[in-house]
Amino acid sequence: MLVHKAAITAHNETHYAQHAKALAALKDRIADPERVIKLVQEFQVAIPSWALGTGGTRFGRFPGGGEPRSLEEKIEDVALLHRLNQGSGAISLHIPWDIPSNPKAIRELASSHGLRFDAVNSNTFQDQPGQAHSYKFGSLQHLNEQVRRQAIEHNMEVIRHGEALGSQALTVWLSDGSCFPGQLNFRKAFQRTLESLQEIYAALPKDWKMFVEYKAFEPNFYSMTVGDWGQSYLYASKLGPQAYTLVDLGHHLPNANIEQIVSLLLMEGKLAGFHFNDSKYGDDDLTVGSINPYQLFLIFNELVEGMDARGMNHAADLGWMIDASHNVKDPLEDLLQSVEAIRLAYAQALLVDQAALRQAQENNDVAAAQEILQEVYRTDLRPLVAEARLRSGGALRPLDLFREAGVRKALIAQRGYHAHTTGL
Ligand code: PSV
Ligand code: MN
Ligand code: MN
Repeated sequence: MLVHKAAITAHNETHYAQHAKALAALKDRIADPERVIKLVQEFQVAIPSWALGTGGTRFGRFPGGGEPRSLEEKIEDVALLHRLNQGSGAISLHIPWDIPSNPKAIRELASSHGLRFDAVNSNTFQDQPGQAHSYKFGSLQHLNEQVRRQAIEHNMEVIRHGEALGSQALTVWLSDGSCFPGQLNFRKAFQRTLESLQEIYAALPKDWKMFVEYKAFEPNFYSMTVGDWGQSYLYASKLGPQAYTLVDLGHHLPNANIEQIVSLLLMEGKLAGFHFNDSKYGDDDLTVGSINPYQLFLIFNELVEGMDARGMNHAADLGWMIDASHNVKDPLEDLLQSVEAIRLAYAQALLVDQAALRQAQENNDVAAAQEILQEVYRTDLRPLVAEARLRSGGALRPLDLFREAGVRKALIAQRGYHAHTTGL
């Protein structure tokens, strides 16, 4: 096992004095720091199995080595992240990239590391070897009933895999759509997709949710059959109470007001949760908080305010997942940065003075409203997040320890330069 408890303790001892000083100074400035620390400790973010290796673009891929070669090794990588940050206590699988040959053993391995399985993802956006029908012209929307049947059955199989692992949600992301005007009858494509989703929905266990993920573009570049939150919401409403809309931060048209979308989906009780990442142009799948951390904070502000208004449990009532791809960074370092950014934005949102904000809104005091938000956004809350990690047994500085412990070098020695073949 890489990075034992003893290494974390030694690391924390080295950094403790400096941390304690920063924390004490911060605690003097903010209201109820203990509440924030406790809520951050409880807040876990699921790691996508497909982001543990180097990603790539259609122009190339530059693997860094030491990538996981099996589902067991993927679980070990997530376990390592979780040991370091105590904030990555779940994993999200993609089928058929991660078919568990022995689900009982996989489930035990994960729980021995304190990990649970978040949503399982189906894949009808690629043809698999030996598959009877092609998804070239769509899956659940396809004109040919046999293609739709194949895609429906695949989703049902994904549910069975998820059940064996203790997962409780199915994420359906469809690449279905059209590349050119005239290629598709929008209304009929929607109707066929809805009927297919209805069959999958009927196969959901009673305590499961279906997450309908939307995306504005790519791989289809004229229309997407689940292209935006409106369309996803329409499917989710027509499907029933177990269906929800999943927000992937990279799936909007430029400058979309994502926090407003989040607020309204939450208000309607139809927000599934997130695929967190960041982007400058499109579905860039960059490290969370690396481009627009203010937007991330504004999203969390809506989440905290909206979840509290509905009496929801912050940690348990939505799906908190990352969906990222790493072209030039070490994937594990990138994921540590992403979890940190998410927890930081959450901590900031918890400290927004909601009563003062409401007051400012009621008085149309626009400047005061901005000040209230930016006051917390501009306060460095990293010591609070570090304290949450410390109290849970994680490292004060996970990324530094990852490097000091020579984790990547050890992984390369163990696993070699084997190329991870899945992921987009
Ligand atoms: C599609 O762009 C997506 O965001 C979906 O969530 C897929 O499951 C994932 O990326 C595949 O990498
Ligand atoms: Mn996604
Ligand atoms: Mn995406």
